[in-house]
Amino acid sequence: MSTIPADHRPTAGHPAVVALSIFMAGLVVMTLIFVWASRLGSDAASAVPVAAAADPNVVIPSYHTPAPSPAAVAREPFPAELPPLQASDRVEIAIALTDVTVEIAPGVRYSSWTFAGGAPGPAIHVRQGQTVHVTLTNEGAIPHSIDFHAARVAPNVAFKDVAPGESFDFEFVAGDPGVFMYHCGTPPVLAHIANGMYGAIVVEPAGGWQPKADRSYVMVSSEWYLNGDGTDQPATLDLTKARQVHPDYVTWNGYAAQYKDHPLPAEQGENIRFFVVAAGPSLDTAFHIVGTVMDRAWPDGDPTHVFRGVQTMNVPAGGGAVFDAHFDDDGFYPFVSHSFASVDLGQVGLVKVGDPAGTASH
Ligand SMILES: [Cu+2]
Repeated sequence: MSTIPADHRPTAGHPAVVALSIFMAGLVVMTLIFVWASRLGSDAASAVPVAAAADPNVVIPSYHTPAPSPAAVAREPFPAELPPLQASDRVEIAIALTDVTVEIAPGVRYSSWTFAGGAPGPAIHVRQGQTVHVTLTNEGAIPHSIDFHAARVAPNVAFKDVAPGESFDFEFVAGDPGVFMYHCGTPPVLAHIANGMYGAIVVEPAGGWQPKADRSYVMVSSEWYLNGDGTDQPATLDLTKARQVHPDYVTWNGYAAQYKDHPLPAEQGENIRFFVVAAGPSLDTAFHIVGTVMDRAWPDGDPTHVFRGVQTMNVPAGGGAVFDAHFDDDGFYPFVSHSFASVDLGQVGLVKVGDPAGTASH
């Protein structure tokens, strides 16, 4: 242990002690500010490894603005727009069940079971009172089925397993307005949903939701549990992680942060409607839009149950809700599950209002 000669030992009032104290205090404050700022800007899509998140030398991009890679820009996002209604009294829905490798994050592939080749399956839009006639054709390797939360039917009849190579059809009347999940109900259901077999059906109330929306977007949240990292070869389901609810990715419409790379357009003052389904298989979605307060929310989309002035509303796994919001300023507005572990794992998108480049003076 070294000693400092008594005559060189700084004392409390000594200028060297004061300078050293100020320097050390400044260092601590700067470190705290950096850690705080890094957490605020914590990015999604698992792009930031856990080790990097704690490394003060790594600058983590903000989730408030797009920062797409060329690969992310080149990829077409899952269509978010609500598809149009059909005029007929009876709507034909034909779905092929296929085993497909899908991409779930940049460079990450997953060996999926799908409705019509995608995870999620196609968004379905019908009007209250229409008859929905569903035809499943199983082109996959194992039995599958389809369970519509919008239907009032005997599940042992309508939601039965369809063997590989077989077709099956059934129909139901869309009597309940709202936004509902559909999914494969073949056991183990956890595995069939986790492998990609889910989607959303919107049943437009006979009188619509009031007021009318200027734009409507459908967002299905889901989590992915990977056996393997999906880079050299497609990942498969890690059922242990799924049972422990320990996801590798949490996504809007099946792909991490795709609407951060491809923001959803809007204009100031427009009524923007979100149809949100939490497919899980196990996580709820605490729906929240950064930078606004939602004007209206209808749990399950039932038009008789409207909430106003909503900051965050939980959409339970297997549930849905309809949200209206408008934006007063041009800019990028993130929509997330405010359960922020999900944001870190990819559940973030952006609404691009007007021309954000023109808002630099705001
Ligand atoms: Cu299935």
